[in-house]
Amino acid sequence: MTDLSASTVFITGASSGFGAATARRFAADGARLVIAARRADRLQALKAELTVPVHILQLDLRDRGAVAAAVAGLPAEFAAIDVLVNNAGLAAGLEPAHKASLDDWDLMVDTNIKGLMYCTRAVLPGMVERKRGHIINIGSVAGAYPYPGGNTYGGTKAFVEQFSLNLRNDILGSNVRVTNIAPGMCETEFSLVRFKGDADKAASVYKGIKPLSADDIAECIHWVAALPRHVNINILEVMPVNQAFAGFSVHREA
Ligand code: NDP
Ligand code: 8X3
Repeated sequence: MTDLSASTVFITGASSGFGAATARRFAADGARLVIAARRADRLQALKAELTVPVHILQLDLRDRGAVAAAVAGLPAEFAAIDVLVNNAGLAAGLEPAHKASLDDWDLMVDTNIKGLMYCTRAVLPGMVERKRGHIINIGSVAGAYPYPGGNTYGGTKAFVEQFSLNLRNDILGSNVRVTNIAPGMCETEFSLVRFKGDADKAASVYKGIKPLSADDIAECIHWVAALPRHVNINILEVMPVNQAFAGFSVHREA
């Protein structure tokens, strides 16, 4: 396995959910961390909890210039990024396409697609130059399997999967690894964000099942990074045991 104790790990969306859990998981190895999100108070609290070197980036990933400047301005001891976890993202709304909000659709595209592109484009040249690195993108089962109301969210996560696979071709020969991790239902702030703060509606998503936890996904992220450097997991799809697939649906005229 790869020793990650001397690694620098850049995690987007570290103020909550998978991102915060992933920061804790890599910190357990002694890795130095760059943690990014908009809520700086959350990042400060996470940094205070950890005993490894941590650099905070208060950043809205939708801002292309800010992403480029933040990566270019990293202090020297955090600049050589070994692992980029492109985790920040969200679903907004669950309405059918003909009723959904275009603002919600823009928000998901700007965050899940464009933000992920900006971070990747900022960090990847250094990895290719050093001939070392790993980009771990957080997709979703929604990128592979459609469900009612998944419309644009699912589309953004399909982008994440295809972008990840295409990156592998572009950087073949650089030793840089690329992985798409596609989780199913996991209890974080994800549904609270999707339902715009409606805590009852968010809780109902996970009622009666044991969903994945953020720690489960952090363990997967850590595992793909800790595999020997010649091993590239392309796609890792993970669900709770009580989640599976619906068949085709058919509308019949009465
Ligand atoms: P959370 O809502 O708990 O965390 C989302 C994180 O993304 C937060 O840290 C948030 O930080 C950050 N973020 C959102 N927008 C921006 C932005 N514009 N700029 C910077 N950071 C941003 O959800 P999860 O941990 O569950 O989600 C993490 C990823 O996992 C997402 O990409 C999500 O789509 C994906 N996913 C989640 C699943 C689930 O069931 N929970 C399943 C499959 C995939 P802040 O608000 O402070 O900026
Ligand atoms: C989050 C999982 O099934 O709610 O990506 O879309 S799901």
